[in-house]
Amino acid sequence: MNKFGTKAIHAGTHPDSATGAIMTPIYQTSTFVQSSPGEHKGYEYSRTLNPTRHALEKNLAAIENGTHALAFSSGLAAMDALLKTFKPGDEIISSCDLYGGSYRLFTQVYASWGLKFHFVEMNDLLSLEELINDQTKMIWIETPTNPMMNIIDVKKIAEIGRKNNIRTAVDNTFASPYLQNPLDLGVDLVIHSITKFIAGHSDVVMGAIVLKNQTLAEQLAFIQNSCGAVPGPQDCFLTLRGIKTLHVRMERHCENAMKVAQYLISHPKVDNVYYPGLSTHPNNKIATEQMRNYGGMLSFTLKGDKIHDAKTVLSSTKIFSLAESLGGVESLCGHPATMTHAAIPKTERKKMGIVDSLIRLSVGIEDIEDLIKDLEQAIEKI
Ligand code: P1T
Repeated sequence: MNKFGTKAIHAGTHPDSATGAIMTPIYQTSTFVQSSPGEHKGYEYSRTLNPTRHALEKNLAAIENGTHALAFSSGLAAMDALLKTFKPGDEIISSCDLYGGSYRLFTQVYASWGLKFHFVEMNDLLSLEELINDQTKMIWIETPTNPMMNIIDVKKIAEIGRKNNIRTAVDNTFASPYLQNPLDLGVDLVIHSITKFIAGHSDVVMGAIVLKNQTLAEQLAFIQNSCGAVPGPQDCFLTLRGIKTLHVRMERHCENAMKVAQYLISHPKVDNVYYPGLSTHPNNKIATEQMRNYGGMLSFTLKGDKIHDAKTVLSSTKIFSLAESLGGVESLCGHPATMTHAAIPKTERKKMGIVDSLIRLSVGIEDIEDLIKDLEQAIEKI
């Protein structure tokens, strides 16, 4: 099997048979002509399958070491499709530290359709096992978690799932397939917000599910076609293009994030720095075991924990742009308590560590000296 960079550039794609074009064409078409009813070249209607999306899905399966991948119109649409495979009464156990939009989908959409969600600190395996009962159908984790950067032991979660005959799913958005392949660690499903590192240029909103189980893949493909939250061919093209540099971009994201974390940890106005690459991070050992590097995301708090100070820093940066999302080539900063995680009730947020001065950084691939200078002048404003 080819190594990551080769797969990222070549898997699922081949020169266009009509013209020799090296890049997969954007098949901007809704439908495909049939020679007689039912006779076609594998494509009937673009909701069901489109050649540009097909190439992307094959590429995604390859880079995540799966056998099947399904692309959706957003990360949340991918999760939505997965949740539709359950029935009222089914229970799902989720890590308590997760993207606010995922929490909202669970608690404000699917809870009223009869699914029951439990939130637990996933590194506390005893508490996790205590919640398991006959109705438990899935364990859902993010690792690294958004925004606290906790690392969950994927192999242990996969073992618990297998032992109890429960599906296990990892939201691998923060790591990207370059840093971590949860299917290799034994889980059943990987979910991505493609919007982030995979597409990588802040110009696409998309999601995907990658797996190895043919029966479940067929069920998800049925939902993908029946419910219709599919990405368009232009976005699939942009994502295929983005993936070609995923390995190179991730190397620089990791290198820059480590330097920013090291800078922040020694800053007199900074309280905590959450980056799994720091030896002081409580999950540094498991991060080192299950990830190839530590990623481009980090969070930190300010001494005194004043929201006013966090707002001053966030509105003073000149290179880090204050915006939701992450994983693009440009650096972003955000305030989880009022932005990405505002959908989580304050008491729950505080329990997770999302305090008023918590700042999240998506460290881009600009020159590190400029990024550090930018943070320095912004923190000086407090
Ligand atoms: O935005 P969308 O493509 O629908 O993906 C949702 C999603 C799923 N999982 C994780 C871990 C995520 O971080 C996200 C989206 N997150 C942000 C927009 C954010 O700024 O955190």
